[in-house]
Amino acid sequence: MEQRDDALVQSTMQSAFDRKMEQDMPIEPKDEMPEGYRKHLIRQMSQHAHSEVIGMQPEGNWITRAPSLRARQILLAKIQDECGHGLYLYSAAETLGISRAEMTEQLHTGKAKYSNIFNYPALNWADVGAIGWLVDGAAIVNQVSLQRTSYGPYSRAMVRICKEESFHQRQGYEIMSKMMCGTVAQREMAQDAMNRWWWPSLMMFGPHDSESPHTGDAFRWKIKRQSNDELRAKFIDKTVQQADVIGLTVPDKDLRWNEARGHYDHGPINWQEFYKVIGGYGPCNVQRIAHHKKVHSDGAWVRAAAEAYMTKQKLIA
Ligand code: FAQ
Repeated sequence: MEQRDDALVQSTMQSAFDRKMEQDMPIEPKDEMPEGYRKHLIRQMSQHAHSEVIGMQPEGNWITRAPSLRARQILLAKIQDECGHGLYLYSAAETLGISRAEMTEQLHTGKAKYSNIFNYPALNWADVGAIGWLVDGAAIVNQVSLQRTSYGPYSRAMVRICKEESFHQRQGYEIMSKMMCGTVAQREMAQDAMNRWWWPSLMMFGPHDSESPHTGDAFRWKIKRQSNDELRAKFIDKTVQQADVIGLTVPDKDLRWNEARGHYDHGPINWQEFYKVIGGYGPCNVQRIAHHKKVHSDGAWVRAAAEAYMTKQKLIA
């Protein structure tokens, strides 16, 4: 009898979820949802949050070395935005029943990934431009699509994040354009940064659709609205034109406009490098996690103080 009741509850829950999916209505934290959907979102959203936070490191290194007060103020504001994005995303993921402490633990033990791109070093000021232009540019293409993702808190976080990302992308493009109007040495620096960041930026969209194990469920549950390859193509199409306007060359000898597809064809992506980097063996993986662990441990007193304050407030109330 009990088993039959459980089955009935399960099927009622599933049909309420399916109905919302069919009607394109957002799934909210208090709605019943299949366990697989919840886990899929926790994986993706926590990895997204970790990417925002770890992503502060390559640029953070340049705050004190920005070439002017204006450039420093803008960079500082941008990096603070990334931190804010991490916080919205951690909070949104917490509505799925995982704590911030658990997510941090998963990052520290390597169970949770973060974007491949933040395992490359920012070697000079042109890299700061390339990060804003290419990395934020790629992030925004993906995130605009995620504004229509099926989980309400995630899609709402994306709306706000996208507004800020478009400022970040312009900040990077401005740096690159200025350098391309500068001396020969500055133009070479900008081109060199483009050469190093182009391919890892294409990898940010994930493996080709045929090699992407999560895409099937992601489409079924309307978590993804466009595939990895579709978004990558969108990014390439718009970025090639932007590069052209400021005189940068895309480092891909196979890049050609394909009239029939209405997109650029591009050369092969080095997936061996991608899997090596996301597997923990990129140029900066060890440094990134070691830094995060140190800062997390240094900040323990802040978390303890906040908790003590909350307890005191509860006692007063
Ligand atoms: N890096 O089956 P799929 C930013 C993993 S925010 C590392 O295709 P899915 C802002 C994937 O997790 C950038 N790992 O997976 C900023 C899976 O492994 P798992 C972050 C990757 O989820 C700018 C395996 O490969 N944005 O930059 C990557 O359907 C400047 C198989 O892949 C987001 O996270 C990768 N690039 O599609 C901040 C957006 N790609 O989990 C500071 C949200 C794939 O089974 C400064 N996420 N993998 O161990 C997404 O849209 C999706 O998760 C994808 C991957 C598209 C990234």
